[in-house]
Amino acid sequence: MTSKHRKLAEWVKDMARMCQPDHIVWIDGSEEEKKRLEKEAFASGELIQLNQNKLPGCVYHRTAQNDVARTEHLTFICTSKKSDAGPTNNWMTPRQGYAKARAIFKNSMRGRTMYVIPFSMGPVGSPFSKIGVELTDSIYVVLNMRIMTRVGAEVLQQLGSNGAFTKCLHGKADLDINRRLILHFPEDNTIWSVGSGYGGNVLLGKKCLALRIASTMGQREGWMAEHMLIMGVERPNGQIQYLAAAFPSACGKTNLAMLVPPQGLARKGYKIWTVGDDIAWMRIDSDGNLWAINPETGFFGVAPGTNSKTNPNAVKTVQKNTIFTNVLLKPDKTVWWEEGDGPIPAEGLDWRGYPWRPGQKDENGKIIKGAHPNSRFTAPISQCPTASFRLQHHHGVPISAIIFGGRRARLAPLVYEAYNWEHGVYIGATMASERTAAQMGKVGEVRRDPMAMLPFCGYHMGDYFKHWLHMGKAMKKQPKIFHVNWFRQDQSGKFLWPGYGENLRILEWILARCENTAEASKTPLGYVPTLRSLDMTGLDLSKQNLQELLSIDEEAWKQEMDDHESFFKLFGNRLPKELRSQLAKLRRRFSTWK
Ligand code: OXD
Ligand code: MN
Repeated sequence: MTSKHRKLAEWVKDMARMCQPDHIVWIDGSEEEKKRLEKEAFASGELIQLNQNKLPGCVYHRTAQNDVARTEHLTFICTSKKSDAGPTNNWMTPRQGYAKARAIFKNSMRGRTMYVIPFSMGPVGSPFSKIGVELTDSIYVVLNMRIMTRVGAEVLQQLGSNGAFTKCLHGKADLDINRRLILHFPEDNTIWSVGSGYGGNVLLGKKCLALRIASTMGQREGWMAEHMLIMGVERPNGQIQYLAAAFPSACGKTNLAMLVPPQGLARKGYKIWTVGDDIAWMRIDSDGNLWAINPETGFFGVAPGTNSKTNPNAVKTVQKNTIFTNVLLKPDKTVWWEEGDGPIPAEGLDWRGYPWRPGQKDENGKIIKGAHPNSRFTAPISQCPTASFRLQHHHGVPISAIIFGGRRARLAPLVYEAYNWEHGVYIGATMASERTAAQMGKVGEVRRDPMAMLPFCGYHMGDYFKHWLHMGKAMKKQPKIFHVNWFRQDQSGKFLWPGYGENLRILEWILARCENTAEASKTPLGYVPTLRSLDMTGLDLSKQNLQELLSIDEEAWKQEMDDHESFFKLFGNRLPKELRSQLAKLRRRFSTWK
């Protein structure tokens, strides 16, 4: 396969001159190609073939031990002006960025093959979609990209002889954390990632293109690239309403996107349609409303905690054609992870490749995990039992509601609705989550994460808020905006809300509010459900607990508002005045409450 695109061919040649691969192979997306690459990776040890009777089409991979998560401190936005990257991003000039990375890339592919992956984020040819080409020396990356995006010949054909594409260069180099850089050059539509083999750093269509670079394109071209799941809720009359939801990493986007309706609501006959679990590209379509596509075609989900209770549809999705990374490998060549299904295996090889037995401790007396806490599965959406029938639709789905959320043990009510779009943008901009034991740092510490985009917004976040306000003004009918908190705890630290499938009760209220058919009380935060407006049939939850879940602690909110004010200082005069005025209004509503 070759390309008639002169600029693409020249760029591939230039990058090859720098990296010096022994071979260059163009990826065509065929089944034959997949078999050939897998065979090569089995032979080299890059991949292990799993038990083909029990897990057909599945393979196993381990990353280097110091390469198991996104490395935000090594992730940079490279713009001519520092202020264009803003206060929430690491910054370098493009000149510095290219020079530093070039020194690492130089000759790094000697003895290796450089794969050229043409890929489309979004259906090929859709006006919502963007094309990228990733060069990589990793077969693991090629096989993941084949699941996560649309790759190969049809993309090249769409690109034609002169189409625009994002230039994505990835090289493993020596996988040394001191020689690792994830660089974004929005002014050149370019991404360079070197020294890592971890998905979030190297599947360049995902966080790097579909969020960091796409957010800058969206600002320029008048659309939105967001860290959001997209799902449809169908009622027995066949009507489907779609919603998009932004939660910080590790707050359950994947679980919510493929939720199973709870027993108590079974009589209502709801059906869930999964459109995406991580990224939404949203545009105002010709009807003046907001429409969304999921630019990806796969899930790159966290394995630990995924089981038949928390996410039965994910469990079904990963039974075939799945890449498992850093989970426990069992002697029968199947896989296991903590809080997964099935009995705890008596033995296996842990994510580092060492012999493992349950309860084994390290030299500090800490239990050794079989799977890394951030171990992953890469699986095609098409295998998900709730996969939406609109995944290939060029205009995606119309969005009725946008939901923000985070982990707040004491503060935020279970759900509340913004008064209007501008107030909703304020709620998104002040979104936060408290650290859990699974993350580095102090447990309970509040991390502000506006729209769940803190690590993913490719430009100045003050301008990003402005863009949100501007988009709202440009819509004929704005989706309503909500905030949810599944993680509220009682005084003893016990979760008050059961979560998972039961969350549909809250989505039901949200969607009814979009049709003006559910009751709510006015509070300083926004509209909160009345007790009787939520359908709790079949759920054993006391009235007192529900009251507590919906309650607002005025003193805690006073402190929270002070915290919003100091957070806003970070953005200086690029904070839109509308957000400052929303804070003043919130303070006023509290001062006249009750
Ligand atoms: C992810 C993340 O991997 O948000 O999706 O970190
Ligand atoms: Mn994510």
